[in-house]
Amino acid sequence: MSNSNKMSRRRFLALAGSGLASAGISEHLGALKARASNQSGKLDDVVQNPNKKDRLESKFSFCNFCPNKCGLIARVQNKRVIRLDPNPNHAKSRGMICARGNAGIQQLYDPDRLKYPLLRKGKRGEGKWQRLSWEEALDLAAKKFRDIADKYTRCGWWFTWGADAQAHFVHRFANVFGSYHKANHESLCFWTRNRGFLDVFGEGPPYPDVLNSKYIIMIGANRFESLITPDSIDLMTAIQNGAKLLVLDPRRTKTAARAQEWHPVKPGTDMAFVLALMQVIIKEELYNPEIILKETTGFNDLAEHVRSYTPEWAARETGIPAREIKRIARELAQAAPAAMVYPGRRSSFYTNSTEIWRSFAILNGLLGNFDRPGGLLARQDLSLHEAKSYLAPWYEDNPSERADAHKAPLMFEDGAMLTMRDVVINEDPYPVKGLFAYHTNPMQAMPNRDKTRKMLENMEFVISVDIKMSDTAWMSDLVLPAPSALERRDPASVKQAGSAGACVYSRDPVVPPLFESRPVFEILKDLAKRLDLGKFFDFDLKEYREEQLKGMPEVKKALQEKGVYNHNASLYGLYKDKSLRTSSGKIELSSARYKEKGLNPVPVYKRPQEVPENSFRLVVGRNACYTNSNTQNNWLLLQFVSDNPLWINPRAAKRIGIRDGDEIKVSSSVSQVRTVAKVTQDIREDTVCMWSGFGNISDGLTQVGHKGASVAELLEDHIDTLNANAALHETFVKVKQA
Ligand SMILES: Nc1nc2c(c(=O)[nH]1)N[C@H]1C(S)=C(S)[C@@H](COP(=O)(O)OP(=O)(O)OC[C@H]3O[C@@H](n4cnc5c(=O)[nH]c(N)nc54)[C@H](O)[C@@H]3O)O[C@H]1N2
Ligand SMILES: Nc1nc2c(c(=O)[nH]1)N[C@H]1C(S)=C(S)[C@@H](COP(=O)(O)OP(=O)(O)OC[C@H]3O[C@@H](n4cnc5c(=O)[nH]c(N)nc54)[C@H](O)[C@@H]3O)O[C@H]1N2
Ligand code: SF4
Ligand SMILES: [Mo]
Repeated sequence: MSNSNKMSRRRFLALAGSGLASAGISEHLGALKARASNQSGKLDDVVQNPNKKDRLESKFSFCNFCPNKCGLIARVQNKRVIRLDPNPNHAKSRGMICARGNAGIQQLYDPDRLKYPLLRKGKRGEGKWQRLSWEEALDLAAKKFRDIADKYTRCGWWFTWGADAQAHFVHRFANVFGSYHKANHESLCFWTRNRGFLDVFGEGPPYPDVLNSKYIIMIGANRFESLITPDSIDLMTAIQNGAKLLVLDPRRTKTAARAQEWHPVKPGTDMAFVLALMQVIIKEELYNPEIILKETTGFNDLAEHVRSYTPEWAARETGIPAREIKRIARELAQAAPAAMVYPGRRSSFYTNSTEIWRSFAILNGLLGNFDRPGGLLARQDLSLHEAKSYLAPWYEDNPSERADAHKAPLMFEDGAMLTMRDVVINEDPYPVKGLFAYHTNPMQAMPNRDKTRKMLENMEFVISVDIKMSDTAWMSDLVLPAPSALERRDPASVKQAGSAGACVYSRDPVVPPLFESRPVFEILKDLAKRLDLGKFFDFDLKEYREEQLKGMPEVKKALQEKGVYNHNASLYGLYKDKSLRTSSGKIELSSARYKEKGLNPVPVYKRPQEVPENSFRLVVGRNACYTNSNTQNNWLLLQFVSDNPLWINPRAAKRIGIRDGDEIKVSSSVSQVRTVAKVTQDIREDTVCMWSGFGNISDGLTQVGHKGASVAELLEDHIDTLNANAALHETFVKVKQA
């Protein structure tokens, strides 16, 4: 980084705090100085300059740096984005964009961006590339699609993606091309949570009405750092309004620090705590019998099941004193139904996480909070028309089912990343030899990086569509440059979130695409043409969106005038006098369906494996200033988080002779990495933690370079036994001086 690119940490903090960080970015870009922010949310408020070429235009968009997709207003001058402001019309994100969103212009103007198609020349991962024209790249890709399909059937291809508004076109392409393999980031993230809540409420996960809640128990979630809008915003307001926040986390996160209570629970024992809360609530009859009778099924089964899960027993498991558990149960029941166990997001924790999260869902059911203010909200009735609907062709020679079907009894139908990786490595039950990866970086997102490397090495052709040379792109055969979100048109999307309810959003290019970048929709369309599947992509995005919004003039108008359509319909009572979508039509406190499948109808506690002597449990978590491996090459954000030290408790550090800042070696059963120690009281003595996204192998990321260590390298690959979601907290490590 040149000196002129550097901004002091204090200065960026001050700017970020005042919402003016992007003014600093515009200086860096050499663009004209940003003007005072237009916070009105009206686009006709365009600031005019007497000099016409300096006209400052404002354009709606939405952020793409994490799954939240917050509303943005881009300020554009001479076809350059000079700053990004929040779109205050957006009910979900309101007047907020976080540090990452603020620093987002840097992704658009990152000199490290991929600029044209690249074909691997040397060995995989060697970094030798040949520039191709788009014609050459697409011809080659189409040939490989055909060759691999001819040799191994169409299911010899696997399509994967991250959270993005065009990802469903990859899904569409996979369907019409004829592959069953669509395992994606969701199986590294929230599958176990979705499964658990779905099987209790018939839809999953319900949306937490944080704003109106009086009592929130947050287990294994970190809303003031791992931001989810509007929950992160509303949690602050709810606390100011007198709500109680209670956090269970082996780390004292920023959320734990702001909570009225923080319990540094023993990792993996949360279900014991929740079962004991249920035991007290049922034993002391603190539930609402009318709600239980009318809206739930399986109460007696549950009551019988939790009888032996006493607070005294749970105290031994969790380390949380029995009297505290009793008090919390009473306070929680007292606040119900405006009380909740927060439904989280990332739930890729343990091999029994589905059951852990199902126990959270059942406790919510017992609190009678579903579909009521301050509780868990149901899905609102807002859908777009299915545009350009299609019937995927049937391919006679395809295998009878997905290669990773039956790896777990409650999988979702796209398949899971970790089970698919094993399929590729072992070529069992059949070979999968092609990978199409869009907006995702499995080399950093999947645990046990060596195995991901093996998987890629065992593939005949890997295509990566990314904006930068991620580690996965670095290991690919063909790398295709994508435009940033600010340069592309997207279909309309519906998103429902927390207390904000549902909204519709979409984007048009804010500035023309740079270099030779091409949106994945266009790439797939061109490939489809070459593969005689053109009729399935025979439209453009304007037409597609037009069809999605047919007969919805109020949505179109709001998108145009406000950059978002907020669905101002009732949030509560959506299921009043209606059956839920569970098999019983009620909230299932005990599941007959699980019983039929030979599974436990009620969640049974499984004690986590004890931490072996001289070892630590490795957990992962997030920082407010970066997203996984997405924002890591952003030099502005790197000033806040420049590497990923290992969090370790002072007593543990002392025992093994390690001081703060020491160079250390961390080893697991699959690998070892070097990093530095961050000795801190903010973590339990038996647990260590590292952030993800560092320790890259790609030479194409000059800002982050090879800084820090890859936690993906260190993590063992365990899966949830019910639905094959990755289980990222089942790795034990040893730590010593380097
Ligand atoms: N160690 C560890 N592993 C984890 C987690 C963890 O906390 N720790 N978290 C898990 C979770 S919850 C998740 S959701 C997954 C996420 O894993 P991924 O879905 O792989 O997400 P990211 O790491 O954000 O990688 C996003 C990729 O998309 C690229 N990209 C960004 N913008 C664009 C764009 O506009 N177009 C295109 N084509 N590409 C773009 C980025 O350069 C990056 O390579 O990781 C999981 N794995
Ligand atoms: N700033 C920022 N915001 C983000 C993202 C990002 O990368 N950066 N990513 C987005 C995505 S994809 C997701 S999925 C969400 C994830 O956001 P969250 O769902 O909040 O998940 P994490 O922050 O990954 O992990 C939650 C916490 O679980 C704790 N933990 C570990 N083991 C245990 C345990 O056994 N019991 C308990 N009680 N706690 C435990 C960890 O210490 C960590 O603090 O955030 C989203 N928002
Ligand atoms: S939370 Fe931050 S990074 Fe995520 S979409 Fe919103 S502004 Fe962007
Ligand atoms: Mo996630």
